[in-house]
Amino acid sequence: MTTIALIGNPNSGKTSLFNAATGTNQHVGNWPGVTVERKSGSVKKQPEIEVQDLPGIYSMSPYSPEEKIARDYLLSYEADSILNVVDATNLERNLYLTTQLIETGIPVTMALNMSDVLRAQGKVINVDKLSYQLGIPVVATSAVKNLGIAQVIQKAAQTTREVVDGIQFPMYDNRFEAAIAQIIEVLGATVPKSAARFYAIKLFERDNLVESELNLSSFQKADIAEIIQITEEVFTEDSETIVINQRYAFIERVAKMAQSQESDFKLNLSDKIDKVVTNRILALPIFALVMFLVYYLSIQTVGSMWTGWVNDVLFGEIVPNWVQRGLDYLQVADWMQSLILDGIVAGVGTVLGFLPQIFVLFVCLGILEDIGYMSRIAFVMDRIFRRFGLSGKSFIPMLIATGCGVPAIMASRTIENERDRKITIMTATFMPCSAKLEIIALIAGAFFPDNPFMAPSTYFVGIATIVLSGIALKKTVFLGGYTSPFIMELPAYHLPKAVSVLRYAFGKAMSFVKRAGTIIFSLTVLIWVLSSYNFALQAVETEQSMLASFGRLFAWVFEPLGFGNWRATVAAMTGLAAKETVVATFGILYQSTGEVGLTESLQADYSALAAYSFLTFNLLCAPCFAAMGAIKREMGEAKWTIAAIGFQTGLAYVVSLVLYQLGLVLLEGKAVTIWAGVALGLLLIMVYLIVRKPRQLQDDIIHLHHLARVSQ
Ligand code: BGO
Repeated sequence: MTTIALIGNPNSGKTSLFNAATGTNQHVGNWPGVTVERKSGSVKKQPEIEVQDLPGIYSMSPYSPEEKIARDYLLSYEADSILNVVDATNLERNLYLTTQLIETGIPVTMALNMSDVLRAQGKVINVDKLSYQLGIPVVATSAVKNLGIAQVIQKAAQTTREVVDGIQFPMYDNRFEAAIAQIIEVLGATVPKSAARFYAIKLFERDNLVESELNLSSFQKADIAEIIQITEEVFTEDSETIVINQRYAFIERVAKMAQSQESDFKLNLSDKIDKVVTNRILALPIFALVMFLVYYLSIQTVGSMWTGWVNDVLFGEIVPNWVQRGLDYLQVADWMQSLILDGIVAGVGTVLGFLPQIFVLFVCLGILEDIGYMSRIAFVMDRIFRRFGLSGKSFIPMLIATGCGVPAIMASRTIENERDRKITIMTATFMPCSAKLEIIALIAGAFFPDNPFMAPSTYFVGIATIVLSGIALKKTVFLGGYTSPFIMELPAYHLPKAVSVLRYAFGKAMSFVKRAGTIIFSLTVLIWVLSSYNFALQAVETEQSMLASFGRLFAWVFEPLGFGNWRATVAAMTGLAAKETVVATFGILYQSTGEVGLTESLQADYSALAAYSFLTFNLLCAPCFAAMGAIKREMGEAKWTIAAIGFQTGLAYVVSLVLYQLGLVLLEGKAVTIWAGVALGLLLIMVYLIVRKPRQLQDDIIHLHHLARVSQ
């Protein structure tokens, strides 16, 4: 006996189809709720096929008791297959349920019902395209005219759980996919493997019914809550809205494709733009120009105008003066005044001073994403990555990393190939994230105010390091091998929507402010304490503080990189907690040096070349603790986590050393030293690792041995 569950929106024609298939005469009506309970019947002349008519539902999160009947029946996994009855005249709305039905893991067949009405309306839906896009069989039917009924029943009876091996699930945005993959891992054996995706998405939506049905441990609940929270921060939307938007974005693509006519395939404006923007020769120069403009606008012109005011006037005069007056009025103790003014206001204020630049950057990136340009970049980069044996899929996490490294590392989950995934995790954080942007803005403002190429260059240093180190890693025995292809669809260009761009930029700015008020705040207090007291806990000048002693202990390490100064050493080390702290540390440490501003103090202590070397080191070295935690979670093994962090820090050191030492000789005309020789040697080794032939890989060797044995 094969059991088929008839599922669809109310009024899509389920009962009519049930009657036509079984030869019975159940009541039909043109209002929702006619079928309020489950009815079953055998198919005419085929008693071995049983059909279950269920109440109409709009989604798998039921609101009414009869909707719950349908949902509970499906989740009891009694049905062998689902026959999804869809009102063809209302395709988009009906597909919302279809996406959820596919996710249950029970094979779905679609009856594209009311096709007679659709035809009368002069509309066409391409059944083959719809079927291809959804990955399920689709048959056009008219339940009242008895058209296609026998065929669709046969199809559903053949498309059962016993027969179908692997379901093609609707795929959503990579960032969302990353979260779902993580929840599936947290669920483990708690739910059946085939239904894992369904439960993961429902848990992500915070579906109360599913939460109460699954007996999750407190660890599982905490892990899932954390994944949801991070993803909500990434999307700056609540989890339910994320799921709804993802489903509709998928449905829009599917419906558009299925409803398209051959004439639609003539070159439209989007295609014409793509001919230029994704052109093999022009694509990269255009991308370079676009990113140059983005960084130039946000860091060196529009954004910096505001930052100048926020830094010099707001946090340089207005806030400190007000705070000082308030503290005097309250007769606050001197040490407390120092903590608040020299620690918190100087540290957090310096960080917040860069907010305008961050905001302008994310407005620019939001516009590029909204109009559809960023997907083209992923496509263009895929072409380049593949030429070097890397996966184009890796570029998506890298785009995400321009916001924050944590979701970027999480997004690597969508890469099936284990080795490519590892390479992506190890390299994604080379992209300048919003926290590193502050270091870029600080150095650019202080040392290169008139050089338009300085800030954009950091973006290209990030990409170049990813590509080149990716090539080198791919040639190693541990990480080489076959790369899976990356297929992506390019959405049509459209004008940016001010609301979505501003929502995106505000979301990023708010999470930045939140960090400034929490983690950066706490760190500034700590840095102030360490820079105001010595080991005997006596209040001392900064130069005699614990922090100064600690910095001097390690400063020699950075001497060959040009910033062997205890303040820069400490700043780079505190950056491990959060990259904004690099700037906050400078704010606090140079605040106490006297009357001159931060810019002048920095210029007095470092050359422009040393500053660029410092910037490069901080761009490429181990990311913040949160991102290191993400690396640990994604790598799963301590040895790979250590390898990743060691690789990043080692590479950062070598690149900064090469830049600084060769820069001294070539740009500043200094004499050749031993360090310059070491830098040249390291540069040659790096070039060799990039251009050498790949080593024969373990898998390939095993594969060849296997082939040899088979052929003997
Ligand atoms: C009435 N084609 C057309 N043209 N109509 C269809 C088709 C089809 O393929 N399939 C169903 N309908 P249900 P649910 C009605 O009853 O099976 C019509 O909720 C009416 N009734 O005839 O009940 C079907 O089980 C008075 O319409 O759906 C029915 O999923 C005026 O869609 C309606 C007009 O079908 C719902 C229609 C008193």
